[in-house]
Amino acid sequence: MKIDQNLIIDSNNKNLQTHQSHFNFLADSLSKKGKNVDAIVSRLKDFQVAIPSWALGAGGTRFGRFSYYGEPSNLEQKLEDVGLIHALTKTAGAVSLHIPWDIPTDYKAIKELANDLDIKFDAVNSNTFQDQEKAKESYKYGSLSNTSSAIREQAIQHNIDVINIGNQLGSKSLTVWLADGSCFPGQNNFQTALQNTENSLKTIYKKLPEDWNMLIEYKPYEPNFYSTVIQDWGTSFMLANACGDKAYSLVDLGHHLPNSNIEQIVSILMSKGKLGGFHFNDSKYGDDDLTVGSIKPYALFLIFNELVYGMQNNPQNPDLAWMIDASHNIKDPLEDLIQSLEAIQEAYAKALLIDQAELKAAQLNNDVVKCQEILQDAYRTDVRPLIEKARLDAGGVVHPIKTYRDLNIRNTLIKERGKNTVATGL
Ligand code: PSV
Ligand code: MN
Ligand code: MN
Repeated sequence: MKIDQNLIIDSNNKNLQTHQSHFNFLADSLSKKGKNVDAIVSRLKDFQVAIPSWALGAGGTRFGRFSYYGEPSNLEQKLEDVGLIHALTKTAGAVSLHIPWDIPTDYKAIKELANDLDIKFDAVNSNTFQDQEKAKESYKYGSLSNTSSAIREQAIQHNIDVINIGNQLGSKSLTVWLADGSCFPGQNNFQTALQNTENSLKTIYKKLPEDWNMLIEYKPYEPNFYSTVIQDWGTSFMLANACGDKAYSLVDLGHHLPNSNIEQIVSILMSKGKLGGFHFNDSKYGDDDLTVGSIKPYALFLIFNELVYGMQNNPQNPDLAWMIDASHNIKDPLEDLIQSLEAIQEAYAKALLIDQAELKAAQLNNDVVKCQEILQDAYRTDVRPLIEKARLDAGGVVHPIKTYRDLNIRNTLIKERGKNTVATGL
């Protein structure tokens, strides 16, 4: 299914007047504060976040999975779903594939479809956390870190295959997330596991095309519950440095122990030019993969403050690969992704309102109260009309969730694809 442009125009006509009066009011008050509203709207318009192919089906836990029906069951349908979100929001112009779940059968056709939907291929993800059909070796006790060289070689070759697949689609980076670790004390030698991982990553790194990056994700626990080989940003940073200039750390919001200061991690990595990618989600307890901004929106805003600062002041850091990494059990996945995109745009817009020069002056004066006032004044601003304006200017809709429901998209997908659908994914 593809949304007819006339339906987008009809939907906007219903909401235009209210949007306009909200926008005028906000633009007026921000202009009086010296903000450049057009520049903020234009930054929002340019901001694109990749959708992971595995978030398009209703997620699950180890206890079960409840289908939402009409989910995509092949790569073409996954792209169509991203196309739907992008047509409404104009902020989801990229997809992140997971191999082997998303191996194209016809590259030319897939590229044409993506092009037609205005979707780019973002980072490709390898999978060495599951045993693949007909694979010779098992990852039960680890992949790139395994004590067996045959297993490590199989995992290395898989990553190289993923690079080759991504290269044919126009991707420019490989994301490596490893489940490697141990469940019980004594099970692993920490030093050997890390050294093996470093050697394996270096071998993969050597196979990166010239204009590619490697993004190394970290996670403190799960599925291993005693130790994870790449447990934190320090380990990921060390490995990225060991590999070379084209290797970077990737921060996934859900991959931290409770109360970690993620904004500080972001800031330090950017100052060292080593933050390569970002996975958005939200969590209360661990890697909950909840809707972005649903639990800790202020923390998200503080992270964006550091990202904005870094984007302005750290030319040594590359452009970031932005992606949502969430998986949902009880919501319509497309509605959930739209909510996440909205929360990301909101945090970004609020961070763009911060006067960095004024903040710096207050910091130099040790005016703690003023520093907090500057941040909170931005945070308390209802920036939604700015996001609506950015969406409208880009050809999207004023209220994506409302339009999604008005257009009865899920029911149309169910009619097209049936009720018996199970998307591949986490
Ligand atoms: C597992 O924790 C995970 O959610 C990681 O965040 C990866 O990015 C994702 O799966 C896909 O491999
Ligand atoms: Mn992730
Ligand atoms: Mn995760």
